[in-house]
Amino acid sequence: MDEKASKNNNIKKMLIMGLDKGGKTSIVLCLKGIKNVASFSSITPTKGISRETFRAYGSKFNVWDFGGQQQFRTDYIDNFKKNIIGVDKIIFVIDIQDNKRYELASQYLMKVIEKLQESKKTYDIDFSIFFHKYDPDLGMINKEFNEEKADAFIEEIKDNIPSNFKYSLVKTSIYTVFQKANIH
Ligand SMILES: Nc1nc2c(ncn2[C@@H]2O[C@H](COP(=O)(O)OP(=O)(O)O)[C@@H](O)[C@H]2O)c(=O)[nH]1
Ligand SMILES: [Mg+2]
Repeated sequence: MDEKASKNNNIKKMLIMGLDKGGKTSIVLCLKGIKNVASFSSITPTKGISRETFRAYGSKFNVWDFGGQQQFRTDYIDNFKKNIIGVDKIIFVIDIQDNKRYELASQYLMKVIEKLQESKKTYDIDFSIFFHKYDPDLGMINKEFNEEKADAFIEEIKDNIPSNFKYSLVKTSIYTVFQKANIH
């Protein structure tokens, strides 16, 4: 769909980005209002870009779910200008439980922000970072999870993002279907 047609129908374009297995497809299901957690276990990894349209945040959205595997990530970055044509909202998903890949997730995020700034489109786009899988009682359930390390990581990301870049940070989990906690 071209940019003009989507605007005429009042359909907004949203991109969901982040590493593979971070929870992007699950977040799309949550945004669609699917609350049956069991349906989340049958999700298979998204290959390439999957697109669908649904209602969320009081608007109709055309969502592009970017599969997060390495080969596709490189591809999106290379074609970034094309992919962000007409985009209203970007959700960048970071798996807070995947501490082994904090660095990789952060590098990908910074690359996306850098590309957005190069394209000078940043002021038109509502950019959110979801620190996802922030499940209730996470510290008790996942012994590998280190809250201090997670907090330090979030602080580091805030420090690394250029001060003129507008964004919001939220902690999310499919288990609290989007009673989102704002971080700042
Ligand atoms: N604990 C936990 N697991 C989640 C959450 N969201 C997604 N998952 C699981 O993480 C895995 C990857 O999710 P998926 O949506 O396929 O990630 P994608 O590759 O980024 O699209 C699946 O097993 C999901 O059930 C969450 O909030 N908490
Ligand atoms: Mg997926």
